[in-house]
Amino acid sequence: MVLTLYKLDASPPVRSVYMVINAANISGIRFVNVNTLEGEQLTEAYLKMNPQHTVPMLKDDDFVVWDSHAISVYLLTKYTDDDSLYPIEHKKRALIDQRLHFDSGVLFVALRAAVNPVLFWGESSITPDALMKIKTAYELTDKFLTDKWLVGDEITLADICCVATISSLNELVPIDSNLYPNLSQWLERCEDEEFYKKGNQPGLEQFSALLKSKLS
Ligand SMILES: N[C@@H](CCC(=O)N[C@@H](CS)C(=O)NCC(=O)O)C(=O)O
Repeated sequence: MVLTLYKLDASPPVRSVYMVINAANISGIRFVNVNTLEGEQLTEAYLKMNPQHTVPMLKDDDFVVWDSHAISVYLLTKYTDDDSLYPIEHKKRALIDQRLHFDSGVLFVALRAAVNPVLFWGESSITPDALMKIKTAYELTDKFLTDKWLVGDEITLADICCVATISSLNELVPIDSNLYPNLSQWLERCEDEEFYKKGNQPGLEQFSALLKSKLS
């Protein structure tokens, strides 16, 4: 088997796959840098594999899959025997899946609305629309956090995927612990995890420096 992850370290969804690889101890992956800031995802060869031209993308021999959530589930279900991050129990798995879709459909949408105008369209501040989306994202996540982690009292894939996005949002609009106490305590718990320190922190610092160099 040859497993290759196409990646950009600063990318939040790439960082979620890094955290999964770290948390689940998956080894033997080859990493290929694709600088999406320079348009390297738009080559003919890359588009042939992934017409949606995104990172992360995983190639397992001749099988290709993209989207961080799909990649993480594939890695966890194919390359580990331990189901603790993505339990097979139906209700737990359903709640984890709901949080993964929430990450794609609400959290990442808020992040993209904040970041794209700054990185690609010359804006020097976050638009009011993006700020509203971030506020909604924080409010909802704070409400989901009735337990220690996003799904019950054990850490799962839901926490890993959501924290990649939320830690990035936090760099742009710091989470107010008075308004969102559950969310701010959860983020601190995530930051203490070894997989976060190894898989998220370095790329998050790159992401933050890049954005802050463009924000006034
Ligand atoms: N929902 C996707 C989002 C992937 C995504 O939008 N990645 C960005 C980098 S953060 C990208 O590749 N952008 C380049 C492009 O869209 O051309 C995932 O979770 O993987």
